[in-house]
Amino acid sequence: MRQDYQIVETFPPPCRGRARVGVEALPIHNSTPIPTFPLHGGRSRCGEHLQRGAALITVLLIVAMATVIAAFMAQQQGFWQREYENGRDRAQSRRIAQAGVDWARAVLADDAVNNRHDHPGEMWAMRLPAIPVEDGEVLGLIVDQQGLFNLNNLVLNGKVSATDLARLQRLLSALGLPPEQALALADWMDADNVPMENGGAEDGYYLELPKPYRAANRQLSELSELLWVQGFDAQTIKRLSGFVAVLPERTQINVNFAQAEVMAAVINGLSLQDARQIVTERKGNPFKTVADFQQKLPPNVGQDAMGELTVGSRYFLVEGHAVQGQGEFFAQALLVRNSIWANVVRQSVQ
Ligand SMILES: [Ca+2]
Ligand SMILES: [Ca+2]
Repeated sequence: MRQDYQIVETFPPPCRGRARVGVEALPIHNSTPIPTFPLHGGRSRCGEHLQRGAALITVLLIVAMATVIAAFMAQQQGFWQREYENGRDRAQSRRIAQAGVDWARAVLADDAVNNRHDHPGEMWAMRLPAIPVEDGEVLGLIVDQQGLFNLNNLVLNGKVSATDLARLQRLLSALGLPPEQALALADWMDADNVPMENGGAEDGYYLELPKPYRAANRQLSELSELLWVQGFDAQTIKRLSGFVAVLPERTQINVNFAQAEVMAAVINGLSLQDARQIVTERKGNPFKTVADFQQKLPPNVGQDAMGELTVGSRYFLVEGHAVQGQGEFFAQALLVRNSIWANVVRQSVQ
């Protein structure tokens, strides 16, 4: 007798556990199924779904990772690009700053050829506006250093100069600072380790500090070194700025640049009021010789200081400020002009 069969899929929706999945051949007129047999050589359809799902997740993971890597690389590339540009700008600004120093040397050489006295009305002393350059600007100025009281005059060959100590005390008083701080500075610079009375400080003081150190017992190398000296702080240095300098040798005072406080401090017996009068009168009428200046002094004043005065300067500070793209630099150079061309004593670029 002929028996007809129909093919019926028999996987349970959805796939659960390890249920048998496949097809069954059911007799059309007989509800008794014959044994099932798997499709596709034994792989279940549920397994297929799981494999497809895992493959999809893998693909998504790869795409996500590729996206992250691409974003990271793009970020890094941007970073490297910026680093390159910043480095290029820094190098360019540094070159501009160096060019400023070279420019200052040329200007000072030209001045030395033309005259032997220096004063605020000269070309080199004028403050020029910032000069625009491609993607930035550059500003440079030359500042005389010999109108300032040279703190290193305080000690010569390891010994304190009593005359200059008194001068510095007068200057400190004129600026509203305690004059005994001059003693601490003299001790800091002189060769011995014996503190001066009424304000001096040597190792005995500095070694008792929470972070102990010793007195330098040598000349100053830069103004900021004052921060190590007893009684000096940032406020003191700020007050002294524009009145003192740190130069590597004993120097004279240029009376064409000295402010009244410095002039009165250096010339014993000259009152601050008289010094201010001299400063007012010298505007537009600089001294060509020290003898010209001497005539402006009250009678019997300043005779002992004449050898310490000058109308010409040898030390100059060149300050340069360069901006180029993302780069910004401040350059500072101390120049000494012994003949025509000035030499760099010290230089810094920030
Ligand atoms: Ca000059
Ligand atoms: Ca000392």
